[in-house]
Amino acid sequence: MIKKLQTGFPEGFLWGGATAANQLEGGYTEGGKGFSSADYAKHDDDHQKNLMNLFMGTSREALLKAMSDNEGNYPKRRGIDFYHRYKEDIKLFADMGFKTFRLSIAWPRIFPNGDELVPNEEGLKFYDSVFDECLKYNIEPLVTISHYEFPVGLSLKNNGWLSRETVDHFERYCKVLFERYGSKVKYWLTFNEINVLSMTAFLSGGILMDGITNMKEAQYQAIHHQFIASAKAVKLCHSMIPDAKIGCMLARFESYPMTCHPEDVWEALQTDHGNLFFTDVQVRGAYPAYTARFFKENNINLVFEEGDEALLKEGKVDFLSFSYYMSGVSARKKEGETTHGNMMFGLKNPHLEYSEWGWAIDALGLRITLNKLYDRYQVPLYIVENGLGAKDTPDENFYVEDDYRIEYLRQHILAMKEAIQDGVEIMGFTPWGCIDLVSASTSEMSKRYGFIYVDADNYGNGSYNRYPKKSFNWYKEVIQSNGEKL
Ligand code: BGP
Repeated sequence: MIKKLQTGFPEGFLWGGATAANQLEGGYTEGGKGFSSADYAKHDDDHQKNLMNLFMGTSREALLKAMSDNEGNYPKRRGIDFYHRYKEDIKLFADMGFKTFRLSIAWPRIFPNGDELVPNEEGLKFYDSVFDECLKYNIEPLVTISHYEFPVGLSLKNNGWLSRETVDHFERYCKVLFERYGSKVKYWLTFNEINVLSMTAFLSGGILMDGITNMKEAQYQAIHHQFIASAKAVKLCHSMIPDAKIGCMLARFESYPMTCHPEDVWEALQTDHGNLFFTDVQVRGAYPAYTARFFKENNINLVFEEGDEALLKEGKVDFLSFSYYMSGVSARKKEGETTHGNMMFGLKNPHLEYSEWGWAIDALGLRITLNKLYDRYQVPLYIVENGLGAKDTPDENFYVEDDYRIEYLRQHILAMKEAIQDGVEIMGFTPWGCIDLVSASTSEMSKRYGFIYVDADNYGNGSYNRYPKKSFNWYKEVIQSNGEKL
């Protein structure tokens, strides 16, 4: 039988928006919360410096210094004060007609140091209220269990995800979440952009560089531990909340060959392997064949425990979610103009336009990626991040005419619509930063993605009041018409 041609967005398509606790909540010491790896991120006016801070290793000394520094500018500690304003924000999402809201739980709010045996009730209560508020408006919460946030207690004690013990702490954390929120939350994601751990060790891996001689190996060992932790979470979720679905989350880097020279094509394939390695494991349940050579050539020797292979097989995810912002270019000769994207530096594509932050704008790339991922895995796909980070200029009433954002999203939604006609199964679309929030890579407020303007700057000045932008009503109509009115 040939699959029936689907021409529009399916019934029940999950339209919504995406956020993460560490970029949104603020209240970083309130409600018994412990110090998180995100609270370490300092903002610098020099973008390049912010990026370097992210990619360079973090030492124990630097971490301890930041933990006692109350003077420096750490925007993620402030977020946009969702911790106190979540009711107002969720009401605005409901006004836009959101079917779903992606948010993450701050692990250190539930287990302040990461290794306690009893969870912090105040932290649990906070998310109870947030989920109740969503459900009041029939908004389905989509919860990321770990989004660029790690209780640094476990970094100082065990060096983060480098230690196998962290898997047990994570498992306990998941058990608590599934038990407490199982009746309220039916969509879960394990690790946000799990592949980014191969680029930056501390952000989501909580790894401190002291004493590590082979950082690549350490990162891949930590990744292995996250794979195991994710597989355990999938199994737990299936047994504790049988009507829930749980997925993985990849920062998808679609990479084109610079030319049709076979060596450029080969480079692009290599880039793809580096990126799809993660979903190969989490969706197919085993390390792919190309791993052995990559590990050998990079001097990576992993410690597998007995039973790990079986666990990976048993813990395959139900769906594949990913972020897509841009495409990149691969070439045998690293010559020509370069740019940097989200955690990725690379060559510029002469056929594309670039955002103010140097991210290539490429809607067709989304269609290509959707087709590629579906061809490879045949599991439902979920676009849980997409959007344009831009500087907004509000008028005297704080109104922003963000036609550039509307245009970006319109093109990407059209690309999704085409992919649906190509036969790709897409569960939903949650554009990133549906309300302005602090940037992950540069820790600034001025890089805005939202349908809602937040009156706050990079230094914590402003009223933090919320104002719908032009894109607010536009997106509302998109949702109302199930993607027909663009
Ligand atoms: C992804 C992260 C998000 C988010 C987004 C935009 O990598 O999962 O947390 O912030 O990118 O990136 P940025 O905030 O750096 O513009």
